[in-house]
Amino acid sequence: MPTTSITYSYAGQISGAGIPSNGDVKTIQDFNAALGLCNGGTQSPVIFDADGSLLRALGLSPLIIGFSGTCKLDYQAGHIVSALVFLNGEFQDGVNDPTTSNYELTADQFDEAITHEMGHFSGLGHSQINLDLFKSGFAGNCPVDELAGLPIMFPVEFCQSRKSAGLPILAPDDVAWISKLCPHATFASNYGTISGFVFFSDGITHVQGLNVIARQVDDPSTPQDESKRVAVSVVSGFEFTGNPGQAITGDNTGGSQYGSRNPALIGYYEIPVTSGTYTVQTENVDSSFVGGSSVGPLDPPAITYGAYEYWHQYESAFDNPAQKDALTVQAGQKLSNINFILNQTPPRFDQFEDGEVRLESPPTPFLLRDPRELWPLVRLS
Ligand SMILES: [Ca+2]
Ligand SMILES: [Ca+2]
Ligand SMILES: [Ca+2]
Ligand SMILES: [Ca+2]
Ligand SMILES: [Zn+2]
Repeated sequence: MPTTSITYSYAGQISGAGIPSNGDVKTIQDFNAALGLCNGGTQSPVIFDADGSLLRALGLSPLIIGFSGTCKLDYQAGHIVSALVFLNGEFQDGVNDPTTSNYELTADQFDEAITHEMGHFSGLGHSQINLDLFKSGFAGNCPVDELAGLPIMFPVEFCQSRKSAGLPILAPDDVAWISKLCPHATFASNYGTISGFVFFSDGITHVQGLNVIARQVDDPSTPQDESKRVAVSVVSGFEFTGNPGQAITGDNTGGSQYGSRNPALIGYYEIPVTSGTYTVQTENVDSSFVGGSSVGPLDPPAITYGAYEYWHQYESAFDNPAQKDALTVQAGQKLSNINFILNQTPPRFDQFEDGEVRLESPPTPFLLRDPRELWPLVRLS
């Protein structure tokens, strides 16, 4: 991808205390040693579990194609020092036997799984675009316009491979976000930004955890539907922590190690797009995307009343959710304050309160976020 500067290189086999001399990580002890090297920041292991036995020994479901995550972070520089990828080779052992939970993927689908895990390895989270494909039960026969816009970073693998449909392995959302995270000098001359805030009906209080999607307006002169193909998303409050912590229960004082504590970011969103004309819309993150499949900072996702609407120029708490205005973005341009006001959400205060003594419910205080994300396989035919 010309707009990103990220590259990968083979640094040799995994080696160090506790690792077999041939570098082959096969047992739980080997795995723990490799994880230790990763956490120490000295190596970024890529583990191919050829027969799936290590995955099972770790107590993980054989339906998991792979998992990955960052190990050591440099908080000062804001960089990833080391990360780990684990791939379940049982999906490529030539055996398809559901009675032993040994499934099979095509080589192209497995390539996509590797790419998805490399996305996490590189700092990307999950993206939710064209969710209706997933909800309507397509399995291996997804319509191509919607498949084109379905990110490789979608939490679940369920369509035919992108390659088999004549599509590049990365969707526009994947390209946009890896380029934003690790931009090449050409990023600024190829991408603009749509940004703003999502508010509850009071027009003041920020909403974190809503999925915001920018879709290119369909070009009637082409047979493809660009509104399904060219879409980039983000979750509101993506830079704000999903768990600010609290000192009451005694077990969550500092909260998550991830995310900003600046309240001005709670409802903020930012979407990198190539130059063109776009609509912007909000929706809930699907309630099934929890744990290793979570999307954005909140796990479980917030299910917000009145979450579904398009942006239009005169946003209010009483507008028609389907009314939309298109935005034209040039490369290098940033559109700001493309703000949503959700319709008729419950009031923030009751009549006995004012803004000085507000009570906010603690966000999932017992939840510990596992930095390693799992990518389960579902409904693959
Ligand atoms: Ca298999
Ligand atoms: Ca078209
Ligand atoms: Ca609206
Ligand atoms: Ca509205
Ligand atoms: Zn994932």
